Amino acid sequence: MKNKFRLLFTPGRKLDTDQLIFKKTVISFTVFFFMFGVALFGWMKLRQLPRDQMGTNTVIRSALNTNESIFSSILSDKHLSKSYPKSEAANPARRNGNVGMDLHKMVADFANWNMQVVKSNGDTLHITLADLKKLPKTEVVFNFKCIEGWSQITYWGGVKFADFIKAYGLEKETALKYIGLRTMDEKYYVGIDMASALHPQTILCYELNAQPLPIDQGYPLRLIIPVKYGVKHLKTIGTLVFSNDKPKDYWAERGYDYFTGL
Ligand SMILES: Nc1nc2c(c(=O)[nH]1)N[C@H]1C(S)=C(S)[C@@H](COP(=O)(O)O)O[C@H]1N2
Ligand SMILES: [Mo]
Repeated sequence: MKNKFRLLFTPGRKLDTDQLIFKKTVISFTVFFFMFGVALFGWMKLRQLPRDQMGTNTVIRSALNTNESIFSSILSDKHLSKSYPKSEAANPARRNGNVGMDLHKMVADFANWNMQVVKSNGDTLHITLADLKKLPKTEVVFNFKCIEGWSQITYWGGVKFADFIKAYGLEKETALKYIGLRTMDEKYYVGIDMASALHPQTILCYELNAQPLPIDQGYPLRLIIPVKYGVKHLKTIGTLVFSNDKPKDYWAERGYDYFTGL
C-alpha cells in the first residue's frame, strides 16, 4: 500500500488510467477532509465568540452591520419597489405572525385605541384612526416578502409616513436615526432606519383590499414598508418612538439581521 502511494506520487512517473483515477480520488478526499476540518474548526471558533446584547455572535453581527451600511447607502427615494395592478393582489391575503396580538385582550381595548407618538421633547401625542383618515390616502400594491420564504402581491391603503410627519409637525424628530414601533402590549417591537421610514411607499396602513384591516392583520393600524421584509411590517401599532439608538427589535434579538432591507 505504502509503495503504491509512493509510486503514484513520484514526480515524472507515467501512470495508466486506473492509476490516474485512483490518484485523483486520493487527492480529492484529502482536500475534502482538510476543508471539512477547516470548516469545523471555524465553526467551533465562531461558537465560542462573545455575543452582543441581542444574543448574536459579534462576528456575525458585525458582518450584518456592514451589510446594513452598504444597503442603507443605496436605499433612495428614487428606488421604488415594483408596483402591480390591484387585480393581481391576493384576496384574502395570507396571514402570518401574531406575536403581541392577543386578540381577546385587544378586542376590548380597540374602543379606546390611539397611537401614542413620543416626541423628542418627551411629549406624547395620541392619534386616533379618525385623525389619520383625515389625511390623504396612499395606496400600495407590492410583492410582500417574508423571510420564511414566501411572497405575495398585496394591496394596502393608509397614510404615507412622510405625510403623517408633516401633518403632525414631526420634522425635527426625523433628524434622529431610527423609529421604533411597538404593539399595544409591547410584546412585538421593531426598529427601522429613518430613511426607510420616510421612503415614499412606507404607510401607516388601515386598509387591506380597500377594506378595514382584518383583526389578525393589524387592525386598527399597522406598518406597511415595501423596502423591508415582512418582519418589520408591525401589526396593531401601539406606540411610535424616535431615537438615535437602535430601538429594540424582536427578530434582531433572535439573531436576524436588524436592517432586513430588500
Ligand atoms: N404584531 C405583530 N406584527 C407582525 C408579526 C407578528 O408576529 N406580530 N409578524 C410579522 C411577519 S414575520 C410577517 S411576514 C407579517 C405578516 O403579515 P400578514 O399577517 O398581514 O401576512 O407581519 C409582521 N408583523
Ligand atoms: Mo415574516
